[in-house]
Amino acid sequence: MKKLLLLLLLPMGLFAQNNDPNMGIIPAPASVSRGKGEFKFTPETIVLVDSPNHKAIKFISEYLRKANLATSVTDMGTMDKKRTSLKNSVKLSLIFKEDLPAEGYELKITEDNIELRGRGAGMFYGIQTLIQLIQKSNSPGYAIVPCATIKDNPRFRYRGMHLDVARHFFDVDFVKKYIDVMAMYKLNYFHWHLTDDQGWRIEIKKYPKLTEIGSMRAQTKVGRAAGPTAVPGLFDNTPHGGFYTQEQINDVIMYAASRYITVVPEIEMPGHSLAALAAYPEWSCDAGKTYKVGENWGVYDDFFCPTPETFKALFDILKEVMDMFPSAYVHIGGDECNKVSWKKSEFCRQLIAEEKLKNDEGLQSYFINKIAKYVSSQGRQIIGWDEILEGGLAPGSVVMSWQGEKGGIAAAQMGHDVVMTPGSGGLYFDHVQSKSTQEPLSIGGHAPLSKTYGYDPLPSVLTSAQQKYVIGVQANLWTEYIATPGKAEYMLLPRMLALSETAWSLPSNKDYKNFSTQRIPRHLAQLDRNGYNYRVPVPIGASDTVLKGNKFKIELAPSVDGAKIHYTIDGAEPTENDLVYTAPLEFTVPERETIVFRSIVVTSSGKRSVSTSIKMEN
Ligand code: TNX
Repeated sequence: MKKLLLLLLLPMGLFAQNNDPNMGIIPAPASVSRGKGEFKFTPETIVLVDSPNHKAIKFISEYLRKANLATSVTDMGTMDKKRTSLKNSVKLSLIFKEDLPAEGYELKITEDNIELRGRGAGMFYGIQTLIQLIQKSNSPGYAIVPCATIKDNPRFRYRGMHLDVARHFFDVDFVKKYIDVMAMYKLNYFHWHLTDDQGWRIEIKKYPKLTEIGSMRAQTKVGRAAGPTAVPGLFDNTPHGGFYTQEQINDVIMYAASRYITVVPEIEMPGHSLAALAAYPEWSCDAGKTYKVGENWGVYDDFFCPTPETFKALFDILKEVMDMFPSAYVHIGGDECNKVSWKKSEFCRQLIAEEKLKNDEGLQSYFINKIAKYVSSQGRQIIGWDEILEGGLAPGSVVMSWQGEKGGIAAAQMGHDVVMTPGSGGLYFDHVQSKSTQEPLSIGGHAPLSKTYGYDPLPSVLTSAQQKYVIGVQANLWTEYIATPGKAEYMLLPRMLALSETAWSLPSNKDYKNFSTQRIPRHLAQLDRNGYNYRVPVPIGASDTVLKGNKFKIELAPSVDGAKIHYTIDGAEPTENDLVYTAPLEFTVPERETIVFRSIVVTSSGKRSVSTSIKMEN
């Protein structure tokens, strides 16, 4: 009987943590010192808190309650300190003093108790670390946490993840699920791309047609829009739409705030605004024209015209947006405005002359400056894509560098804050994760996990004084080819975990081998249990290769804890009915013969990786 109980209490994930210097934690903490033994949660464990109403404390209380652990929470202010021992307790103290760095925490786990001290959001981040360390058992009330002292704080203060809900609409439940996974990995800015050519997704009371008309398109381009595999005329013939009411927006903002995430709204201008013109053609340079909400991808030639009427409308819209969103930053887009409709417009020619602007780039700068001025008059700051540099940057604006790092570098040199999000840095999560033909259709580009992981947001051409303007890093999920929540999660995970480590951890604490082979498998299994879809990496140790020789040894490990590797040796596409890898394999290849070893990973929930082949040629 006793033996059986011991088995039941055997924690999950213990082995993975044993020789991992980061103890399985993502993002890697600033410092981890492993102790001996472990703290044991029992039904008698109590939680002692000094700030019962603090958001982070509420979060952990709720987590522990759901996990059936330490359900009693005691306010330290109300207890007699001398009489209550700290044994078998989880003590959570908020630090208001500056003895911890911004957003920092210190977590001490001993056999007797757990003590967490956190400064501001640091308390929440310490809680996320603690949650990652708790090894649940099958018996309610019991769990263990390995002893350790962890001191941690982020490298960057802006750790962002973007979601495009304009190209495809995602409902509030999905947005919350997205925010949940961001919070688990200590990201703190959710960039919500709410408007674009193909849809306007935010209710604006003063201009109801924006959502009545602008939130619905008649059909959607399917297949690639351009390139060798494009099928230009292929549309799905199915209306697509959706928008958030102001009440729903508010709900999302509050939900994110309780997880220390700021929601940054993006209202695109002057380009990427066709959906708004479909509703209000009078904001275009050719008001006689009729416009329909975009059905194709790419860049459209019609967008906001810099007339007083358009500015008035945009100020009204931004006012409503700022009333909804408490964020200090308001994203106003600014990208990919090709100026075509401005070039044809008599009004624009005159405006350029009157305002003594150099050219159409000058007009773009005039446009952004006017908006920036309005936004800053309301006590906020604009963020824009790097094209806001065209023709001169408005004071106080923050640049999001997406076309490589050059925009970000230029802005930092001018003393503007910068968020790095270059497509070339593996931060475009709409790009494919491998070159396999089995990857789902995507916009193109190649951003494997290792590339996202390897990105460093601080360009070495900047002096250390200029580097201070790089406030952080972000990855973007554009959804032209992402129509379902499952695919969005597939493209997001596990790359978002690499982003998290790039944003949070010191470069000296980053180690791709440790990340991808020791920590990722554990986290993917956990994400699976939490109901997330993700891309299953190919078996650890396998990649598409051609090897020459006659004797080979193949040693693999599953990329997700608890998953199986299936393989074939005749080059056939493996399925879950094929051979199961259990131990290293040795092959002797006859002269002038080739063995094609092909393998996949299949998780216990049935998710599978793309296949990868090792060609052994003699
Ligand atoms: C460029 S990134 C865009 C988006 C597209 C994306 C596709 C940026 C500022 N503009 O409108 O969705 O490429 O990768």
